[in-house]
Amino acid sequence: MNGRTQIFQDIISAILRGEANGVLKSINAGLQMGMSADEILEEAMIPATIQTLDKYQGADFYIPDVINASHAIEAGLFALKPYTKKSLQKRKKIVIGTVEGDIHDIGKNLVALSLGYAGFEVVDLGVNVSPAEFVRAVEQHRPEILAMSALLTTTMGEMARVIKALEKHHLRKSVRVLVGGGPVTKEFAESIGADAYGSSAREAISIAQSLVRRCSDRERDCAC
Ligand code: B12
Repeated sequence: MNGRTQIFQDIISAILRGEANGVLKSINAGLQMGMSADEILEEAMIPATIQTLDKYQGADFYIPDVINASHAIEAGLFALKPYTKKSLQKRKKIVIGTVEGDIHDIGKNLVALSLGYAGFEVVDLGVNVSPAEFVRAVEQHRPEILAMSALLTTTMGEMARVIKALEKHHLRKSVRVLVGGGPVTKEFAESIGADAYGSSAREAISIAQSLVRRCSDRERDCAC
């Protein structure tokens, strides 16, 4: 293993062990070796976030371990912040919210947090968000992705209303729509004309990354 790979690995291991000091030590060593903050984010911080989400999925874990791992991630992101000015300006934006009539937000918050850790700029509209509010947020923030959560069979249909409202305001082509939440399925997502469905916070990261890549490929008239 060469020096660079060793540093990436050390950062990932320290995050998984929940050791913020170890993360900071390895990040400093990497920066001193001439690594860029973007490289450290891409090769270590994002893979570590995904591995952390995998590790703590299900019910069989000790909550302080999750808290330590998330503190270690936050410490790393904070340490890299002064060096990521350029890339922060280019950060891809995601607007997220729970649809109208629905106040479930635990899963949506996890998704928002994970996307933030993975380097996206997340604008969280909260819960009980009406189609008009989603439309306003897309107009105002010009995100690459609009993400919606619904936990009730009675509110998942709101996602279709939001997509219709985007079409009505000629905004549908400017944004990728990602949906998720308990009763939502891939088939439902397709039936309402969403671009993608994600079943978990971990999946949300890889799907958002691939939507943004597709966006950059200019497959659509995106605001990226
Ligand atoms: C906690 C909870 C509540 C809390 C919500 C607190 C809060 N701040 O969120 C309270 C008590 C307020 C509540 C109220 C109600 N609830 Co409730 N609630 C739940 C419960 C127990 C857990 C939901 C949860 O947080 N899960 C944990 C998170 C982490 O999982 P998640 O939300 O699924 O999110 C994950 C994925 O789905 C995905 N995901 C979620 N959103 C998104 C978005 C995107 C873009 C992507 C990619 C992925 C993604 O990633 C997340 C993380 O991995 C569920 C039962 C259950 N076991 O699911 C019932 C449940 C959802 N509730 C239910 C009901 C019926 C209600 C009420 C109508 C009850 C009532 N009669 O008043 C009200 C509705 C209130 C309203 N208008 O919204 C039903 C829904 C049935 C249905 N299919 O329609 C459930 C399934 C319970 C049941 N078995 O009957 N509830």
